[in-house]
Amino acid sequence: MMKSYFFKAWWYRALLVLLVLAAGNAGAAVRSRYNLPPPASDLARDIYALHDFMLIICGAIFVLVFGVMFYSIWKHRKSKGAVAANWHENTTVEIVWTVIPFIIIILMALPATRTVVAMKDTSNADLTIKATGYQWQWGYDYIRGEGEGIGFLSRSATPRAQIEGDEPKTANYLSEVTEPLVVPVNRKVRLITTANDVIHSWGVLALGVKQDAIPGFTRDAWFRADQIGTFYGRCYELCGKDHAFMPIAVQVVSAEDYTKWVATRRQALAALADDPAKVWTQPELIARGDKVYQANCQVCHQATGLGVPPAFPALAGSKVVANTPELLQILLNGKNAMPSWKGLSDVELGAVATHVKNSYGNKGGVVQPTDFRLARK
Ligand code: HEC
Ligand SMILES: [Cu+2]
Repeated sequence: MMKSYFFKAWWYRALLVLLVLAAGNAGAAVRSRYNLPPPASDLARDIYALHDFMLIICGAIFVLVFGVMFYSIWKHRKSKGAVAANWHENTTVEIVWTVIPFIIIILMALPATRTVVAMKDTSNADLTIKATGYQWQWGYDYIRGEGEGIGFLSRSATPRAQIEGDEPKTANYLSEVTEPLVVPVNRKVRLITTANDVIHSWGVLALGVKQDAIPGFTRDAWFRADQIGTFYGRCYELCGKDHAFMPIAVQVVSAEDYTKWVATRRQALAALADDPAKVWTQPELIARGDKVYQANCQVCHQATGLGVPPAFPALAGSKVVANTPELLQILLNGKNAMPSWKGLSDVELGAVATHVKNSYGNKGGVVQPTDFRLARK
């Protein structure tokens, strides 16, 4: 018979296998794009499993309810002479449709509660880090454990040209940062979140953390990454116009690499902690300022100092750069899209101010760290 030949034919089976493979591939592609990222901590794995579990239950209920509904509509249609029954109140049915959902809810609530309780348990952490949300960057302070005392700002490192579409977008477009949060693998990290201006939210889904950062309050969360690598997140609370431009990158390293990183950070810190009253020479300030500029200013004002007018003004030939009080003022308080740089140290500010005064054909001059110390008041 034609039909059985069709189903048994080798080419039909091969086609079937191909179709299944293609569907699986498409499924995997869609999964990696739209699903949660692959988990890299036990918490994240729990959350992932819960998500799948709930989705399966909801999917089954969906199929069941709509199946019964469409079957009934089709089976008891008017054209077949169906007549509506008119009974009222059926105790058995009512008990069944109360008890079954109740059991389903309990089934869902048990594992969910277990995971939520685990997420809130921030006790016995190896490391405590404070994350502060600013419009629009993150500040990190290592406040307890190995690395205590380290602190830095982390902001988007995606070049303006990529955002504006003048350059092709690279792999970590809008996820790369000037400096990632570095943590050791397999250590419990307690994260304290707060904010400086508006509500932000610190989250890295692969690590199973997401916690609001609220001005005037502290909240905490924790994670223990069990894989070495870089994990990306972002601010998850609409916090103003550059909300989309405050990514988070967590670099998980081995215990030895973490110790090395702490040592280098400490050296940098020691260098920064130079006597604040010290009078710096112009070349010292310019050299230091070059680094500060690359790390903080270049994204907007460009390496050339020409900016991207009209959005980001050129520092070359700028009247504000030439006028020291105005320069102090704009660096400390910001202006419109120009962020405040209060978070930098006096030495860094003096250095970058001197650097811009002496670059891009500007006329020169020196701004001492002490000038900033006085201007801050
Ligand atoms: C997020 C982008 C951004 C970053 C990063 C940034 N700026 Fe700006 N900057 C601006 C914008 C926008 C203005 C224009 C502000 C206005 O006048 O409305 C500006 C203005 C200035 C001006 C005044 C220029 C003029 O002639 O009006 C100076 C000086 C300046 N920035 C220096 C710096 C320095 C130094 C840094 C690094 C510590 C820095 N900026 C980092 C965006 C940025
Ligand atoms: Cu934010």
